[in-house]
Amino acid sequence: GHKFWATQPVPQLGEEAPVADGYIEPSKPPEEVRQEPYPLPKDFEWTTVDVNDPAQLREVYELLSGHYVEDDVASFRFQYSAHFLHWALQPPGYYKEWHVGVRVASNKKLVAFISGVPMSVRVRDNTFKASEVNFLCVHKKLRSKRLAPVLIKEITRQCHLKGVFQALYTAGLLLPTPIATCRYYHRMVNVKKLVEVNFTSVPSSMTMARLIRLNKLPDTPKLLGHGLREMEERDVPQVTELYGKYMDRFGMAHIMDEEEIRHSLLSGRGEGPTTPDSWKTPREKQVVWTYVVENPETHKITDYFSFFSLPSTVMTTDKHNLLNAAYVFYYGTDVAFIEGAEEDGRLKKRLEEIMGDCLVIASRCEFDVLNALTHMDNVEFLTDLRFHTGDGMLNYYLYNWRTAPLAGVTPVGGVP
Ligand code: YNC
Ligand code: MG
Repeated sequence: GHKFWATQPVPQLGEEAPVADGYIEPSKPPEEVRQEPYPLPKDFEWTTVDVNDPAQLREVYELLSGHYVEDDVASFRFQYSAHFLHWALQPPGYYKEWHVGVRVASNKKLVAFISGVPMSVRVRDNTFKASEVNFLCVHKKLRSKRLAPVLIKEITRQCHLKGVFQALYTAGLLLPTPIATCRYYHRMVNVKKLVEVNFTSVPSSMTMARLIRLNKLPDTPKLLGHGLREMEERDVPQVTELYGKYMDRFGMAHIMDEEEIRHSLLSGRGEGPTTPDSWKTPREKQVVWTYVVENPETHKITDYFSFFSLPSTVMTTDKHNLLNAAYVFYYGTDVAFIEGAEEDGRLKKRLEEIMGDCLVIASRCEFDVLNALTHMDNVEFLTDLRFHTGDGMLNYYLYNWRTAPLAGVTPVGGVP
């Protein structure tokens, strides 16, 4: 049984599909929200982490680097960069109170963390404010002591204090009750390294040379010279519109205005000028890469795609320290709005073109692998672009919102 989750406003496992969508528990007026933090075991204290203070950002980075999500057999552990965390934790309208840490009272060491960021989410026909909860982490030495439920209750209280009563979160773990489950897919880029770190192995029916040849990528993106370029500030209005229209295709989506698009797709891009060959030279501190296709005649943005960098620590060999993984993020194409383009294969073809270029760019930027989930329209291009099925699953959850399971979901802030 789930001692903690059984007490929370989430659909319990095995519960019948709801007849209508809606909240489970009503919102509370501000004066009815608990005013005091939840008690922690003695020797620990709450802290609001200021991620604009480089020293505190570093503490979160170090906690997560050593103790965050690992794969099932402990070969790899996510290693979000400090720049990534700085970016992901501060979208427009963020609350510093939603960056919740736990310290050891005596020496102030940071030993646990949980965060929320505000977002607008549409689930079927309902759009509401929610908190996207992520980066829940407890130091390995403090596991199984029921600290996680205290962190979850405290972030919930902090959300309630800001008038937010719904949340969205993802986890590999099966909890009550997913609204969707996606599988991870992987496209090998640096085959030799992926074999050396045991990310993959050479099938017995094959040689390394053949495996490398099979996965070889062109040196230049196909759409270069046909309107492909890095996204720029002036593209924000058109990309926001294309993003919104494309997301209408799915049962659940993150609703973003221009400011949020600018944050998600441009502000994580790091420092340095836009250069004609920016597709092969990552910038300093770059965590997100975003490209558009501009029609050379009409100057309309017809497509865009993006990916972000999330390396993993390699735990099983000394040969390499880091697996440099890129993850497919948001994308969209106006081919989706042409009558019949989905049925006659034109949408699939266009997705293969733009995501094929996404792969080429990730390769030229020296990523080892490009990962994607089975959400949005990804299944349209995964197989033909030689992605293969991974072991990992990602479950999507809503807190205090009932809805039947969804087929098409979209990435949640880009953080699995
Ligand atoms: C998890 N990932 O089931 P029951 S994902 C939610 N999400 O409760 P203890 C989780 N609940 O089953 P430990 C969870 N993992 O008895 C465990 N739980 O009802 C539940 N790992 O607590 C679990 N990060 O403290 C059980 O467990 C109870 O010491 C057990 O701590 C867990 O960020 C954890 O995977 C995950 O750092 C902190 O194992 C620890 O094991 C750890 O005895 C490595 O807890 C890193 C890792 C999780 C990544 C993520 C999303 C989190 C969502 C949390 C739920 C948010 C709800 C919405 C709140 C806002 C509402 C509003 C408005
Ligand atoms: Mg614990």
